[in-house]
Amino acid sequence: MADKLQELKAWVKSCAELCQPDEIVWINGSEEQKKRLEREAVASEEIVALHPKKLPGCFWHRTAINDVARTEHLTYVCTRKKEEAGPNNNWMSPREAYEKASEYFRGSMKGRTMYVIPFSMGPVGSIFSKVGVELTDSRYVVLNMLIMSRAGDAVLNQLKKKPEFTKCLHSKAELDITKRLILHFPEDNTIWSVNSGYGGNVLLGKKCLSLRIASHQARQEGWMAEHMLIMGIEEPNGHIEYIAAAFPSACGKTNLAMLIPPSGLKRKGYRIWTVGDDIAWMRIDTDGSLWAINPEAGFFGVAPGTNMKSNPMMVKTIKKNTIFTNVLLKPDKTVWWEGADGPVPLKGTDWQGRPWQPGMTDEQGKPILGAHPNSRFTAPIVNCPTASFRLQQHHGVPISAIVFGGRRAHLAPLVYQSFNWQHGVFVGATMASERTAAQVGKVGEVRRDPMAMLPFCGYNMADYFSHWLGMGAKMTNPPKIFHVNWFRTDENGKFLWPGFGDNLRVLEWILERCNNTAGAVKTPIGYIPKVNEIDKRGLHLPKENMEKVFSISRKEWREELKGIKEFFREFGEDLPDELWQEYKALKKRLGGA
Ligand code: GTP
Ligand code: SPV
Ligand code: MN
Repeated sequence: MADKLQELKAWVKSCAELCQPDEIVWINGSEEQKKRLEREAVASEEIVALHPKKLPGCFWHRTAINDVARTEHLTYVCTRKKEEAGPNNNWMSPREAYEKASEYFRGSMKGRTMYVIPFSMGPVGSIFSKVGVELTDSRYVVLNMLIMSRAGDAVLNQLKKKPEFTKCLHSKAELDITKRLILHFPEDNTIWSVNSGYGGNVLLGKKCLSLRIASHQARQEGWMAEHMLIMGIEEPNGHIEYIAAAFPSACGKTNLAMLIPPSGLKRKGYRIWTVGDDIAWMRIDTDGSLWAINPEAGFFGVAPGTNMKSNPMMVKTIKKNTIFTNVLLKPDKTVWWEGADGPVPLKGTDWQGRPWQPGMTDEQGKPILGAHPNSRFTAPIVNCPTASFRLQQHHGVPISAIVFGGRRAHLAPLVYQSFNWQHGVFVGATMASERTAAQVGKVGEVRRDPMAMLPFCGYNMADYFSHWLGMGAKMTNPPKIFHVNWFRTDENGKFLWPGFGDNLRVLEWILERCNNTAGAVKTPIGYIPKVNEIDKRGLHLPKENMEKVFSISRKEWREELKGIKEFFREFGEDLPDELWQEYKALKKRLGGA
């Protein structure tokens, strides 16, 4: 055994020399070790144990006040050549990055333990899966990684067979935002993260490995790493069709992945199976189709707004063995957030650790929130009542349709289908979402977020688009590509489409298109359903809403072309010609001035 794990041990040793922990502990994945870590983390006040009966196995954690979301401006892709990272990434040379971060890591674990977490993204041993080892001085990170990935000795055994792994080094150091760096070295299969303790910055198996590093590997190895949910839709005869969908953050991936069929469609007997809510790894199999797995083993979902009405399956999922981060702690050792079920608690401890009561306001008179808007829960997928029975299968699930989507008050209709794969890649590459009032910047301003991957693509996005085009050419039976928009509004800013469970009506048409059982109307932007092809039983939606939600304004689309052109130009010569061809074809179809 010793020989096979030599590289791993040498690397752990060198990192320990740099960070100088008092002690090194290997995470073996046992229940006993996990319980010990929980006890230690409670004793050190990193976490608070929640009510043993109401929330068994659950804990509450707060991060530093300036450490509550991914910090994209401190996130770098460090390749030897700057062009490799592309205009979509911050870039630093590997030499500068290692030197700079080494200063922050030096001695950062003095007085602390360094945990060695061997983890697998994807079922251990699956052809899809990748192994990583994260070194961290945070027990909170260890406890989260035990939920989000498959971690422990089984992974070490796997490493003996194939000693390839992503070297992930994390230290919370002083949690100093002026020294915070999230560094990716795709050429070295290495990730360094320092001075943060928040989710996507420190659970290095998630966005850092499964998207930024994996997207780079996927291009080289001929597969795809995407910011997509995966769900199965079971028909009454037991046949299940799977779709993968890419929506930017806060555009409803988690909601769609565990959708509840609306009452009007219940009679059809559909069942929804949740495979994943954030990341999909996809490969072409011998049948010429695209197959996908969710590399994660847990959900790291947004808490505010989660309730029995918006997402009953998630409410059930987070009743046990869940870590709550930056939500409100109630005196009875349960938790609450804005938009939770039940009455607003009379008092509690807010996400900043201060005493909280409803109605409190800050100096500007704005309400003080009990939970941070980006507060999250970490919960095992197996807790979810709709968890797919194929989660552990090494083969993944076959993908019939890829669905792109954004938050667009105007422009994009409820659903449209691309003409073919190449046009579908154009649809994904030109995806955009509008800013809401809650975000900095001009309200309604369109932000381009191709394939919902802008913050997560670990290389030049122009090459990423080429890779997408190339994958399509290799498949004999590629998924059909669609675009949805649940967020279209009327003149008064009211949503035209009820969304949530009713989105199944749209998915039904999508699947019928995949099986060639539904017709469509050809428009300049793609195919849309014929008037009666969306099942409206039990929907009770005014006819004019239906018309508005499918209306396509040539004038608005011609305006949109300008934004697309500007965006494409950022990639210069690198942008694949096929995308300019699609741009010109769309322009021609739209006609006019
Ligand atoms: P990340 O975890 O950050 O990647 O985000 P996500 O894509 O999983 O988004 P999430 O499900 O957390 O975002 C949900 C937000 O979208 C909430 O504000 C929901 O109320 C809203 N939402 C979800 N589905 C619908 C829908 O069909 N219609 C409308 N109007 N809102 C929706
Ligand atoms: C996202 O921001 O898209 C997330 C949360 O899923 S994080 O893991 O922090 O990236
Ligand atoms: Mn996400």
